[in-house]
Amino acid sequence: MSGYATKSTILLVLTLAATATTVIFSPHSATRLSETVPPVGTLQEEKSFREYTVRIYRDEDKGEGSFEILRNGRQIYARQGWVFDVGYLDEDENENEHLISMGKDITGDGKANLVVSEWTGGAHCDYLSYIFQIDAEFCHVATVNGQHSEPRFQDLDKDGKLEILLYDWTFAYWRACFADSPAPAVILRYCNGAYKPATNLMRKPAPAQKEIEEHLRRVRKGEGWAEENGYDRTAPPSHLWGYMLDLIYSDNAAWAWEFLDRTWPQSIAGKDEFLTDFKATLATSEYWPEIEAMNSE
Ligand SMILES: [Ca+2]
Repeated sequence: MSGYATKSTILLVLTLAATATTVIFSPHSATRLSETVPPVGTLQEEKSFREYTVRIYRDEDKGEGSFEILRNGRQIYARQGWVFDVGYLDEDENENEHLISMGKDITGDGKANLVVSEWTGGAHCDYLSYIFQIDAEFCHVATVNGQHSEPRFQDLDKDGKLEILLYDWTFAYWRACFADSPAPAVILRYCNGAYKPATNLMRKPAPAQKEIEEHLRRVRKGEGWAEENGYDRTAPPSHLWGYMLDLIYSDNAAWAWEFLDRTWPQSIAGKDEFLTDFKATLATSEYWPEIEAMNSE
């Protein structure tokens, strides 16, 4: 009897949960919102393309914001957050803003797109780019997280399709303060429904001997190993792994390991531990599968 009661209770809870669920966002489909989500803040910006309109709202006092996309005057997507903008957040400073203006083809499939950017605020703020298709079918194509820097759209290989340029901040705060944290450049391209590293555009030739020597000198002179600075004098300067990351992210991982061997002074312990920690951190990057594959080919 008690078993039946328990089962009934679970069924009731499940039924209530199912009926109480409201579709607030429809990120991956053309499904209309089941109800209109009221905007947060006052209207800051409005742009239109064909039957689509995007509106940006902001409440400075609360530090909140939102945006909504309307089709033929009816809301089909809404999102709340911090600071939103159509196109780039700092459009006044970006001469390439026109490349991503509303209605431009961003992904390269010939259909109209819309880019809305968000700065999520707070100490560990993220820069996000929301990419939508605003054509015969509406859908949320992708959200690209630039983490501590805003993603940029550019047609690097002149094939008429925009790549996304951003930095991989996996090593932010790793053995260094944020200002000294290196972030290797990553180029993304849209392929088979997702943005993935365009490794053919990230590849560079092996570094010249002169370049290696310059970076070796810079690391040896860097704070941590060479100078009194109040920090741990046995800690390597961040330029060591900054240059290693640049090498790895340009298909020159073998040179990165050699650079470490040549640069790390024999009198200072901890190289093996450093390398183990470095590789473990590297593997946490969302781009690592493609970066690793590029270096294995
Ligand atoms: Ca391109």
